[in-house]
Amino acid sequence: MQVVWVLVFLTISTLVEGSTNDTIVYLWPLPKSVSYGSQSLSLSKSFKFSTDGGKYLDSSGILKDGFLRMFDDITLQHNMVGGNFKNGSYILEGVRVTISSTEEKLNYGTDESYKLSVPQSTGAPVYGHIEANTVFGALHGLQTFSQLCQFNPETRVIDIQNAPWVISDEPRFAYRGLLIDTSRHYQPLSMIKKTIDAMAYTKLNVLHWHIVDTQSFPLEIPSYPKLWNGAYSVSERYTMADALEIVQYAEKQGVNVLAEVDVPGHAMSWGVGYPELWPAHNCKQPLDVSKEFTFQVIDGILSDFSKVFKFKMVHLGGDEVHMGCWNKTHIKKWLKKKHMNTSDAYQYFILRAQDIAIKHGYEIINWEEPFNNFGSKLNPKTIVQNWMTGGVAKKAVKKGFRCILSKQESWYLDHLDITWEQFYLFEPLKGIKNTTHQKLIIGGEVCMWGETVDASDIEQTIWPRAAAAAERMWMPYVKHSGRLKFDVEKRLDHFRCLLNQRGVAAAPLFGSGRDAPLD
Ligand code: CP6
Repeated sequence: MQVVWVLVFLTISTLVEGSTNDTIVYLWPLPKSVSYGSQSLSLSKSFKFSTDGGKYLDSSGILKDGFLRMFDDITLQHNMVGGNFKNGSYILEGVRVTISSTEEKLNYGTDESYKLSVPQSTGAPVYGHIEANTVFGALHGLQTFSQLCQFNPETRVIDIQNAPWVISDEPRFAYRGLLIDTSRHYQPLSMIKKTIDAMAYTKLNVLHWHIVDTQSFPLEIPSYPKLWNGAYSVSERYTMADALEIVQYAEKQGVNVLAEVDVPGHAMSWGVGYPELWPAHNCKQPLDVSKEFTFQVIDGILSDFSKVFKFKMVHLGGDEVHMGCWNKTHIKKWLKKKHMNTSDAYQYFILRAQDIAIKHGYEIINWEEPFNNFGSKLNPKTIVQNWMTGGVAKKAVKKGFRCILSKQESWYLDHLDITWEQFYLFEPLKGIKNTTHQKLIIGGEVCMWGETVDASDIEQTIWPRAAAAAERMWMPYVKHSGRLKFDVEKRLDHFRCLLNQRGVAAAPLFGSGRDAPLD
């Protein structure tokens, strides 16, 4: 049996040049390196995932639950799986998972690498193998394995084509995010969980939960129990127990939850429960910078967060702060006394919020405006999240800040006119040549702002475009020229169908006014 070695970049580059003869590797996102052969294997009727010695190394059951989910994802709607071994048949009896470290806490920088092999059959039953340093790397390996499996309608068993497979994989960027916004529209817990499932399929690893904003305050804050009076309705709320459930559900799939408390702008709903947070009735935001109470509330929120949101970073917003109306309120006098103008007060607010978050053990992410306005004053560990058109990333990494890319013209999912190809082609390291600076780009994030989506259409607005960006953040960089040809388009279309089969309402690549088909 001849083994064809195909390094990922070769596969991609030959196919992008327009050669259609090569086998398309139907994996999404494409692993760092892949080799395959030309033999078909069938999954055994007694197919099993197992660990070394049959013992689950992780006490929290992450791997065990992963096995169960993956078995469902592989069998899809078919209620049978595999074949019986007869002499001369090629049967995969199972996949054995080896994890070298018992570390099972997920956080930023957790090792996500894995190796997956599916052997060539010798005529006797054989086993696949996943090796990983952590259970979270093993989960990625299981996801990749599930994508190799396909129902064979003739034999009515699940097959793996092109064995033997040898895959060695790790992410390009440590931070691969998706933002959801539960303030502009409430999203039911079931929809958040479904989003997490699909993130695991695409190997995204940070759910950025933009929980509250001007329009509503849906989360319970035990320290200040009237804050969620700002929710849209009695039912459109999350208890802290709900938030914990989301965090635990996500962790089991290798997804971190980044909570955002966006201050001092985007916070009008806070004052529904505590009107003293509004500077005046004709000036309901930004939050009242002059009152100690404002910072006590932020302290209470971050204190409550720290019990539930274990990701080492918290997002403090800081974007789109329009301080103008502060001068029409009692704050004007306070500013005078403090010898500050409104810009000074904006800086004062952001830095105080940062100090509170640091006190609670968090590292901080801010939207880019604080860096743009007073970068040299920020805590040096601040991570700057881009969203505007200018080249903030280049400037921020030059000053030693870490950076996350979310450029609105490329990675804003609420912009329905941005095509999957534009999502795919956006390159986080564009224009950043120095390797020290490149290392400070920790990744990127696609943003599903909630003004125009609710539970009825959020899935098809996120997917498959977020998946296109997910591959950009996962696989090694490959230069694509011109319009994307067969390989990427066919693979993404195939993956989109897989999402549909697994119950995720991913939209067609073309149509719905989103794009025109390639000719
Ligand atoms: N909400 C918050 C938003 C946006 C931002 N912050 C936003 C701004 C411009 C566009 C889309 C979304 N809706 N809190 C900016 C980071 Cl085009």
